Parts: sequence; C-alpha cells; structure tokens
Amino acid sequence: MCANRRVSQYRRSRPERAVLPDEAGRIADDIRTMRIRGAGLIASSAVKALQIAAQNCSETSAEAFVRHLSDAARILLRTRPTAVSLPNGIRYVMHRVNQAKPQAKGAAELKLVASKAADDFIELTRTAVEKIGSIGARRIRDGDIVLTHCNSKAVISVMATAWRQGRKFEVYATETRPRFQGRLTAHALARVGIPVTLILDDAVRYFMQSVDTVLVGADAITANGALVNKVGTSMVALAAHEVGVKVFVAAESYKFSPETMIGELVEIEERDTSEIISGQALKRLGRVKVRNPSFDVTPPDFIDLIITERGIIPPLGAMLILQEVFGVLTPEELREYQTYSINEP
Ligand code: RUB
Repeated sequence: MCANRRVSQYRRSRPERAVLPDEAGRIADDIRTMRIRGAGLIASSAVKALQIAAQNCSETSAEAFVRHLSDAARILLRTRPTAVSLPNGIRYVMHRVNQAKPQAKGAAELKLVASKAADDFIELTRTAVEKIGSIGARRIRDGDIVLTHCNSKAVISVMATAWRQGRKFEVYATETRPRFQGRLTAHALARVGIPVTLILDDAVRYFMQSVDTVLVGADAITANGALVNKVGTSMVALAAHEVGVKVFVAAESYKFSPETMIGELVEIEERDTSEIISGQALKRLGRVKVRNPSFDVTPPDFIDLIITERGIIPPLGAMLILQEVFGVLTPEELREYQTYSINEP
C-alpha cells in the first residue's frame, strides 16, 4: 500500500490520533493489524513511535510536553492488550521523563531525555534477545528434538545460537492457526540450516513422545510464574507434562508483568473471528458463534525454566525479576501506563 494512502486512511479512521505524527501513527496501525507482531518487536516499535512523537512535539513547557507524550503513550498502549512488553517499554521511557521533569527548564531538555531513553530501551531489547540466545543455547543438546509453537525471536535466537555452536538437533514447529506464525519460524530456522518439520497444531500430542524439550516465547510472565503466550501454548505444555518433557520459556525481563504483583490479571486479546472463518462461510453454518482468543495461560506447574537475559530462573523466581526490574516504578506509573485498564474513547 502506498505510504500516502496509508497516512490518509490512518487520519480518516482515527482522528483522535492526531497527536501521533504520521510515521508514529503508521507504527501504531501496524501493531494493531499485526504487520508488526511478536511481543519484543511490538515493544521496541511502540517505543520508537513514542520517540518520534517526542521529537515532533511542538510544546515548549515541560508540563505540556509530558502531557503530550502521555497522550501519545496512551494511544500506543491501546494497539494490542496482551504483550506486557508494550506497557513496560512505555514505562521505561516515561519513568525517565518523569524523573527528569522537576529539574527540566523546558520541553527541549525532556525531548532529549525521552529520545535517549527510547534508544536505550531499543538497544536493551536487542541485547536481551542476544543474551537469551547464548544463555539458552546451553540447554539444547546434541541429538535433541525441540518443539516450538508460534514465532518468537527469543526462541529463534536460542536455537540459532545452539546451531552455530555446533549442536545438531531438529525442530518441530507448529503451524499456529489462525495466523500461521509457525511458517515464519520454520522459514527462519531453515535459513540457518536447522532441520525443521512443520506440523499441525493438532498433531502436538502425536509427536510429543519423541520430543526432548519444548521451547516457547512469552507475551507476559505473571508474578506467580505463569506464562501468557500464543493460544495453544498451554495445550502444548499439557501434552509435554503428560509424558515428562521439559518446557522452557525464553522471555526477556520486560515481558514480566508488574501489574500482576498487585493482583491484576493479564488481559487476553480476542481478535476478529474473520481470522478463523469468513463471514460468508459462517453464514452458511447457520446460528454458530465463533471465538478467537489470541493467547492463553500456562500455569507455572507446567513450566520447568524461564530463560531471561539475567539468567535462568524457575517460574517461582518471577517475583525476584519483577522486584529487580520494576521496583523503581511508582504505583502511579504502574496504573497510568497499562494496556487494558484504559477506557476506550
Ligand atoms: C506472538 C507470540 C510469541 C511471543 C514472543 O504472538 O505469541 O510467542 O510474542 O515473541 P502474535 P518474541 O503473533 O500474536 O504477536 O520472542 O518475538 O517477543
């Protein structure tokens, strides 16, 4: 689609988003429509959009700048609800801006703070995935069969690193209906040279007897060590649990959900049913309801280890990561930059 058409469509369909410059608005749209997807990339892209909003802000006073940036943040937070990396990325930037605000002489100074914080967060996402790759690679042994679900950069980093280190193993990649992210995974692994077999989601239990390890990514990790990831992950973990196959999760520390420390639940995104069945085909079925939850929750009992860039932890260690990473946030910052408690306009 040509960029100009996308700009005008964006403006027409979302006039309330006038606060985001076009480039940032397109990023927001791309996250919402899943042209940008995967929790890590969602976070770094949203932070990039926030940086663009900061750089283009024409306010001159520190107060007005922070108000403007908060408005932009709220729009970005509404793009997708489940990946907790998105509010965590926004909080990372807003925390630095809020800290600098009392001493700042005006917007220009805070612009620099916001821009530097955004660069730092984006760099953090890059190095975290790299570190998870080298920490996690040690868990893959020669001859292993590893099964994965959906498409996770962190998981691919682990597998690609293990392969480059000379480990020989095979991967089963589920196709991941309805959006087929498993095809992306299979393609990425095949490019590295890793033998990969694409399987039906429904065939997971059929193959599980021969699997050594399940390795999946994360959209969110809760304070009690539960995993929120692509719908179907909990069935994969259940099938693994049944036959004693270990389940590893690759998750950067900004995927841990600080809200869950105060008892909040992670919202599970429910996407349009047209992803599953066309309107016409549905009509032919008669009075049939369709549901399309995009994520599900795997309890900590079905998870053996979580591989983070800070090291490997058991699920019950989630609280330690949360305290270490998010201990600096004020309760206001926690409340203000949530994805799902914000009322739709
Ligand atoms: C993607 C998904 C991925 C996690 C982790 O869902 O569930 O497993 O986001 O990915 P969707 P990453 O396609 O709906 O965004 O490790 O790349 O952050």
